[in-house]
Amino acid sequence: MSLTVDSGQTLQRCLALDIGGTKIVSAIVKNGEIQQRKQIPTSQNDAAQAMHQTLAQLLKEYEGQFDYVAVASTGIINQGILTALNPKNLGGLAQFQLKDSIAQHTDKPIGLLNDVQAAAYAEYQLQNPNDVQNFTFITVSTGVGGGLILNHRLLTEPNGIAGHIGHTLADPNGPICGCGHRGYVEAIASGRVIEAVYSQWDDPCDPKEVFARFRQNDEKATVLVTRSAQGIADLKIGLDMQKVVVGGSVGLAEGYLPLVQSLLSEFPAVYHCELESAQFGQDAGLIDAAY
Ligand code: ADP
Ligand code: BMX
Repeated sequence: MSLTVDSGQTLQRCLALDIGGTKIVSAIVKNGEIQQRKQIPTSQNDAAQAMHQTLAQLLKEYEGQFDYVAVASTGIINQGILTALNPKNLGGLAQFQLKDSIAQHTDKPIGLLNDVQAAAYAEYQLQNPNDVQNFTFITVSTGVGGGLILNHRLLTEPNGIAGHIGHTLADPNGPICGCGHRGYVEAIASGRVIEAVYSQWDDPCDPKEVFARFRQNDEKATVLVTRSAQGIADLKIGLDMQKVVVGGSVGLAEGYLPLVQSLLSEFPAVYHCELESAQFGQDAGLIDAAY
């Protein structure tokens, strides 16, 4: 995990930033090891200004300790610009000059990629390419996203859009998604939706507790988690995927993957494929960015 530049020099120390809808995680990644990890909440107010300030602050805090910057961010990343499909996930941030904002504070090389595409790339490095040619990474986190490897290659061209499976139809009569369209997977299956639903309960709890109640067969929690997992199960056909890896805080919550697995097993065999949890776990975003 290093970067070789035109001069032939190999750069070792990566400042990795993982920008999600709920949290921004940063660290120095060197030889695959995470050092000086920090985590802050993603601002939901005055989002563009807050993002500029956060980036400036992080670059100052890590100054002198990195050779390049790698960012894995939620949103469509194209030509250095972050475009949110679902601005509600980023406190209203819709168009943001991500690369320029970072470049104001460092002259080191900067690489940017969508968070889930980065995760797909990193997790694919752990697969045997002779066995797995087509591969998908799905995150169920603040939103729902995907990264696609087809014929061993990560799909990012031409516009950085490939894999945005949270914005495909799951239920034509479902709720309106933050992107403005009705019934998309993200409006049914995401962490934000779980948060919104449980907050209406007579006995509200946090998402961790929703999963604890689900594991204890609490009916309301089971309906909520099952609905979320169903949205994911529905996505599997279409690209002849051999393996799907699931990550994100919701996707990694205990009990989630077995539920998706059991829902998928009720589909005809052609829908089945190998399903696993992300091996890089909660720090995936940082490792992914560095990759
Ligand atoms: P990000 O989207 O910023 O990358 P996460 O992957 O942590 O962040 O996803 C955040 C979402 O996951 C939030 O909606 C939060 O409510 C939910 N969440 C966080 N921790 C848990 C948990 N232990 N179990 C289930 N859901 C969780
Ligand atoms: C959304 C979209 C994707 C992102 C996915 C997971 C935005 C801001 N993001 O579908 O680009 O990959 O969420 O993002 O439109 P996360 O914040 O949940 O990790």
